[in-house]
Amino acid sequence: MESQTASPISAELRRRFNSAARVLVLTGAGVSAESGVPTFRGGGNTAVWKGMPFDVISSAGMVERDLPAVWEWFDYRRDLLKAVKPNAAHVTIAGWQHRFPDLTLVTQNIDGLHQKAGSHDVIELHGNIWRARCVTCSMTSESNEHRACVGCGDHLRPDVVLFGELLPTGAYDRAADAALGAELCFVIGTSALVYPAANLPVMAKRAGAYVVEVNPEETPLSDFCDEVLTGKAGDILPLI
Ligand code: BJW
Repeated sequence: MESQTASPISAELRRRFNSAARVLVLTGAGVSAESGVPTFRGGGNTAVWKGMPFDVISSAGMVERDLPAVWEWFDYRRDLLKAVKPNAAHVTIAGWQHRFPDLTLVTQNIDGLHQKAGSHDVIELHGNIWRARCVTCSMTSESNEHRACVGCGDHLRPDVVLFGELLPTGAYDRAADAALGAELCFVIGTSALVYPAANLPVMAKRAGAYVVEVNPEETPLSDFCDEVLTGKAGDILPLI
C-alpha cells in the first residue's frame, strides 16, 4: 500500500489562497533564521551582546548615551549579514507577488533579505541596517563607511528603529491600510511581542481577514489566528 503524508495545509487555506486578491504578509526575524541570521527571542533565549540584552543596546537611550557602542553592535551584525543569502521562505514570498493582484509585504527585519530575494515595495517598519541617518537633520546615507553627515556634519547613526523610537513616517499607515483591506494575512516568524507591528494581524482579522501564523513556537497571537502552521517558514511556505 502506498504511504501518504497528510499536508499541513488545510483545504480552507488552499481555497482562500486560490481566491484571495488582497494579501498582507507580516514577517519577523524567524523568516531569516534559516539563512543563519540570529533571532532576538525564541527557543527560550534572548539575544545578548557583550553582556547587554538587545533591548538595551537597541534602544533610543543607548544612542544618546553611547553611540560608538551602538555602531559597534551594528557593524558586528552587518559583518554577519554580508555572507547571508535569502532562503526558501524569502523566495516563496517573493513569488507570491506574481500570484496575487495586491500583495503587501511588511517586515520588521532590517536585513534586506526580502529585497535580495526579489520582493519589491517592501514596507520596512524597523528600518534598514545598510543605511545610516543623521542624528540632527535626519538625512539618510546608503553608505555606512562615514560616520559624519555630509549635509550638516553631525553624527550618523544606523537608520533603524530602536525601542522607544517612532516608526518611519508613513510606513505604519501604509501597513495598517493594507491590514484593513486584506482578505488573507500571513504572520511569519515573529514573536508578535513588539508593537505596533503586532497590532497589524489583529487589525486585519477584525476587518475580516483570514489570519495564518507560521512559526515553530506558539506566540501571543496563536490562539487568535484562524490557522497556525507549526514549523519553519522555509519548510512550510513552499508547501502552500
Ligand atoms: C521561526 C523560525 C523559522 C524561529 N521559521 N519562524 C504597546 C504595548 C506595550 C509596549 C508598547 C506598545 N506600543 C509600543 C510599545 C513600546 C515598544 C514595544 O513594543 N515594547 C514591547 C517589547 C513591550 N515599541 C516601540 O518602542 C516601537 N516604537 C513605538 O511604538 O513608538 C511609539 C512610542 C514611542 C515611545 C514610547 C511608546 C511608544 C519601536 C519598536 C522597534 C523595535 N526595534 C527592534 C530592533 C531593531 C534594530 C535592531 O535590529 O537592533 O526590532 S526590537 C526587535 O524586535 C527588532 C525586531 O524587528 C522586533 C520584533 O522581533 P521579531 O521579528 O518578532 O523577532 P523575535 O526574535 O522576537 O522572534 C522570532 C520568532 O521567529 C520567534 O517566534 C521564533 O519562534 C520564530 N522562528 N525560527 C519561522 N525557521
